[in-house]
Amino acid sequence: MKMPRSMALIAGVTLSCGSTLRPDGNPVTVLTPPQTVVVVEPTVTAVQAVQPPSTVVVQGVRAPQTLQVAVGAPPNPDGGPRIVCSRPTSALAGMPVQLQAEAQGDGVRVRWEVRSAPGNNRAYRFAQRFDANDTDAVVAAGASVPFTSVIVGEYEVVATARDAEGRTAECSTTVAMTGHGLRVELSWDSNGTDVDLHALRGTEGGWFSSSDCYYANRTPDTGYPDEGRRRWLDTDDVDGYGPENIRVDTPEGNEDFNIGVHFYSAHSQSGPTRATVVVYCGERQMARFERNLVGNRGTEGNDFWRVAAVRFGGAHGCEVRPIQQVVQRNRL
Ligand SMILES: [Ca+2]
Ligand SMILES: [Ca+2]
Repeated sequence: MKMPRSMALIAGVTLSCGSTLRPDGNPVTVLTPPQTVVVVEPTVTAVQAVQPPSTVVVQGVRAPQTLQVAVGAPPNPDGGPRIVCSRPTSALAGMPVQLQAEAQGDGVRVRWEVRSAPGNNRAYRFAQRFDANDTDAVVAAGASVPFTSVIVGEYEVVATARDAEGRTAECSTTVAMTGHGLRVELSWDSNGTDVDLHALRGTEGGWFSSSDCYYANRTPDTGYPDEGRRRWLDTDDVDGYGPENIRVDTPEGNEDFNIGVHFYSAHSQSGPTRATVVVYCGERQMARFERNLVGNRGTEGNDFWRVAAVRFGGAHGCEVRPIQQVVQRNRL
């Protein structure tokens, strides 16, 4: 806990470690930052700030004082560990944020997990980069943990403190992953199935060629010295639901990106699968397409969906031109 430097100036207010700013004997209210609360003496209502930093203004006989209060974890009623999470953060999708939980207790360790993710996706990692394997993390109290996802949206992350006796306490915070450049996300509604996202630069090479960006050729643009202009398939999902995404971080405005979806294999699942493609240009979701696809005719006979063409530039940041044609792959 960081004690405010001006604390000594505030008559009748005692800051105790832990989460409580407690004027002697007065009740405690809960404040979730970022907020400012005004405390008027002598009928002081104290403030329990659950996350730092909070601003507490104390008005008394002297001029108003402003304190930056750094607080620890709230008390645990069963005497177990105490924990408080860092405040909500955001980052560009694919870039890391640093999470931290202050925890107190005997031999406390902290486990970080995701409680909710956009579309129930699993395309997140407690790591600096998405290509690591860590979908949770266990660290010492107070240690910072990187987190990232390649899928745009808000993630609720939970930190659970467990002490040497197995007693637990938890806190949660949110991480918003924001769009940037061109991002195309694919998801679908069946388990055990393999659908693939594709992106062509113009019509160069054609689908499934060495110029196509897809699971067998995730980074076709290695010849571009500027990595921001390259297409990247961040994740290929082979066992149902997705997601997959293809991105271009700093696309130029003079070329089309053609988006395609192939139902690679239904893996003996029957019935159609509904695929959804979402296109982000910068932070904005520009288009959303849905289509039922057939995937049990064998890879060559399965559906290929020519979804849309995207071109950057213009008043709206980009233009998405729907194509919306479904053919069997061997008739492309
Ligand atoms: Ca796939
Ligand atoms: Ca999956």
